[in-house]
Amino acid sequence: MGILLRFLAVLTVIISATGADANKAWWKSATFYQIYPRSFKDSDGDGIGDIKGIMQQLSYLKEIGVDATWLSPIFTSPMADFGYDVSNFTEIDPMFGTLEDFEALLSKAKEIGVKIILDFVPNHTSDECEWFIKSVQNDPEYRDFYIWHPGKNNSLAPPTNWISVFRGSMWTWNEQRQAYYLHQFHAKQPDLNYDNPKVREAMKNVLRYWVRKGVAGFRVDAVPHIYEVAADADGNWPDEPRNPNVQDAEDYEYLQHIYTTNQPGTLDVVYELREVLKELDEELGGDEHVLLSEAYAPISTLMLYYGNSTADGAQIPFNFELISNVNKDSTAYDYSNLIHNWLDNMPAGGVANWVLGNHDQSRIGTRLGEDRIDLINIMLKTLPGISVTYQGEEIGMTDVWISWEETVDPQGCQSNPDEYERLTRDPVRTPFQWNDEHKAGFTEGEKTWLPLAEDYKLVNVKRERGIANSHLNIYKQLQLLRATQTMREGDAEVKPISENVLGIKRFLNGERTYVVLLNLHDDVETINLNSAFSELTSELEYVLVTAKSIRRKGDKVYADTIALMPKEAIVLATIA
Ligand SMILES: *[C@@H]1O[C@H](CO)[C@@H](O)[C@H](O)[C@H]1NC(C)=O
Ligand SMILES: *[C@@H]1O[C@H](CO)[C@@H](O)[C@H](O)[C@H]1NC(C)=O
Ligand SMILES: *[C@@H]1O[C@H](CO)[C@@H](O)[C@H](O)[C@H]1NC(C)=O
Ligand SMILES: CC(=O)N[C@H]1CO[C@H](CO)[C@@H](O)[C@@H]1O
Ligand SMILES: [Ca+2]
Ligand SMILES: [Ca+2]
Repeated sequence: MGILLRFLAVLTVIISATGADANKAWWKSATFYQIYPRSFKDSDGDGIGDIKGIMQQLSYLKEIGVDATWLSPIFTSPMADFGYDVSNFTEIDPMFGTLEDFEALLSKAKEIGVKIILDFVPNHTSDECEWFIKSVQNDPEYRDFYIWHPGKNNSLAPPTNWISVFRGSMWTWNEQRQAYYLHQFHAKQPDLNYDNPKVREAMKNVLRYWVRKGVAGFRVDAVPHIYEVAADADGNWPDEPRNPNVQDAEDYEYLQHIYTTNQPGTLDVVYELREVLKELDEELGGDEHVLLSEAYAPISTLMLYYGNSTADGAQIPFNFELISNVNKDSTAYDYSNLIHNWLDNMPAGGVANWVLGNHDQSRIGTRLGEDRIDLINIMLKTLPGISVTYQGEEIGMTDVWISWEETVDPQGCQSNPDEYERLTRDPVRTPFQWNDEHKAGFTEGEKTWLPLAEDYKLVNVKRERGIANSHLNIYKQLQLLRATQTMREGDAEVKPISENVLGIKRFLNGERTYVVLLNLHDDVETINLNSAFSELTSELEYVLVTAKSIRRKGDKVYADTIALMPKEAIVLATIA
């Protein structure tokens, strides 16, 4: 109820507001785009993308209709996990540039109307962070900043059987402090102790620092890992139970993570971070600052990320349903169920979001097939709410095979030549493909930090700009469609029309109705839309077609006999 009331209050403000204030809730139908800075654009020829590179390409973000971009970490880091091991949260790593470069990026982005969101990594720091160094030294201020334990029954055995996400024990012995420290990820990523109020305050100060510099919000990394179960009276933790389906004792999946993920305290942290942003909204005015949270968790848990009746949570708890739970065989019923799972369970006033990729997940074209790239982008952009695109998906980049020798991702490197392909995230992190020239226009240098995709001469921005129904141009047309009032504010009806065809109807009183049809498989399908959706006109007009279509934009069709080619996806509109 509280959320609803607050939501209504916000709405009232929007409706009664004029000028700058009118944009307060800018994020509700926004297009978000994730930049992986190492691989976006290199400005100085060292083969690694950087802030000046992003600045050079800001107009591209505008071209494809991005409202806000979230940047994977650009903070100082020994790069054991490519920036997710932060040594100083308020300092820019020289590899990416300087604070001045970042400030220049903020001001140019503001000028052209693209918001900048930073990645916030609350679970851990680098072991090279000054806090950790002082904690190791038992400095009274920092002693309890991390999670330390002398070993089981004061023996030299690790305190629990817990396994880290990157394989092996979650505990590493520190000689100097003569104790184990906890790390849910890499040994160079010690976990912060969220039971320590000083830690919470220090992390909140990080948010305050960047918001005052002008960032629009944060993507919060690895949220389910923030809290571990509370220790017992003797300071000991329980072991986690076995997952009988996995035999490799070093593998993260060997155990069921009932004590190290999705603990109740996690939500408090999210609510507290949002509280900080709300304070900053009050202090600074203007557009609302947003919190995007990353969590792979059951839907009932994810819904609590939005908040409860007394506390607000993240405006955008990332929805990975369409990453985690679909595959090449999924039917229209499967898609519909997953979409409804989110839409029907959201708290009142919540806004849906759809995430189709990130720097940890196989790309759309590889995961679901290259012949479904447009179809998936069309779904992403026509579902109600917020869309999140990972860089390169708009041009149809696919995973790049990388040899064991060239593998650099710790999740791959910490395994072995037989296993790494299943674990490595390098294939989705390769340099962005700008054109068909030297190194795909990514760098002027001779090397790139990861190999470039071999298909860059065919799959690149420059070439796709010139092809009417290229992935890029479909994406751009979708952005125009998203700008319509129906797409921004209208209702949605999502349903399977047959085993193979998913339908999405978007409608708003007094506006044109849109019907999106996605033929997920390889049969030619003929649809009678009148039996699926009500209140359509007898004739409809094609407003978006793909390279698979035999019809053209502007063509008309009777609602009772619509043919769809294999894997074809179209958008129709009612005729006034
Ligand atoms: C981070 O860097 C800033 C600016 O260089 C410095 O003032 C601050 O003490 C550093 N913080 C940590 C935790 O090292
Ligand atoms: C540690 O202590 C517990 C309880 O006192 C006991 O059950 C367990 O066997 C001990 N473990 C080791 C390794 O000594
Ligand atoms: C909402 O969450 C906060 C923080 O976890 C908690 O203190 C409060 O009791 C919760 N409210 C309800 C009604 O569950
Ligand atoms: C999707 C995502 O951001 N995943 C990150 C989660 O956190 C770990 C450790 O910080 C990173 O390695 C992942 O890339
Ligand atoms: Ca560079
Ligand atoms: Ca933790």
